[in-house]
Amino acid sequence: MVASIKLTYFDIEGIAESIRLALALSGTDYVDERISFAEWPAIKDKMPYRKIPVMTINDGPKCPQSKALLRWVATEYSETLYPREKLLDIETAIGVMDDLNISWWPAFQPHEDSHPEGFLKTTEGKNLIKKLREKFTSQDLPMYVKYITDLLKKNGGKWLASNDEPTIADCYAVPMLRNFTRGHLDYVPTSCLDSSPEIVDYIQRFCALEQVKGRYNNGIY
Ligand SMILES: N[C@@H](CCC(=O)N[C@@H](CS)C(=O)NCC(=O)O)C(=O)O
Repeated sequence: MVASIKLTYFDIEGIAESIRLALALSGTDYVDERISFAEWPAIKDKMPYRKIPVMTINDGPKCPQSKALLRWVATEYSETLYPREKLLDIETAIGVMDDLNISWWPAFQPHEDSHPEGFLKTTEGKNLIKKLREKFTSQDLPMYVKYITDLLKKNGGKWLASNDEPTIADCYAVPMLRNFTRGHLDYVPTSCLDSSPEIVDYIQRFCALEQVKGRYNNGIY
């Protein structure tokens, strides 16, 4: 029997989008509960580990941790999103995306603790963000663009960890890649993935899947 599922997160793509995509691709009905940032302080203490996303299954306890939820949805509701025989390839691709995220994060949000309070809003702070993001887009991102392109080529240009059906590696990677092309990040040009026609084609094909089509109205892909 299909469980009743509620996914709770902010009204952004963020780290819940991969789970929403896995639910969409597996054709699983769920309640997509989106809370505002204003509502968050009042409910934070009611959430396990005081974080979201959380998933409620059949009105049971709130289940935390986005990647646990992603793998659970795929295992429970799909034959193709997380098949055992592709586990190593899928987890390798997810690991590469995690590495990309780790390398992006200090440029996205430089560590405020090592500077005086409010530093990032000063001219000096803004210049630091500019420098870090320019370094990221000119040095780190191109390296990951190559890694991701190579993973796609290994699978006949199709998906990150499969040459037939998309997997959770794609649910995980596409929102992260699209994030760089949506134009909302200062000093990250929307064209930053254009050097890889394979990646551009990949994102476009994923977003054109029947269950994903029409979902996004921002970004260049
Ligand atoms: N490892 C956790 C991280 C969860 C997390 O950091 N959630 C953030 C939103 S992306 C959050 O709840 N932020 C609000 C806060 O910490 O007050 C996961 O993957 O689910």
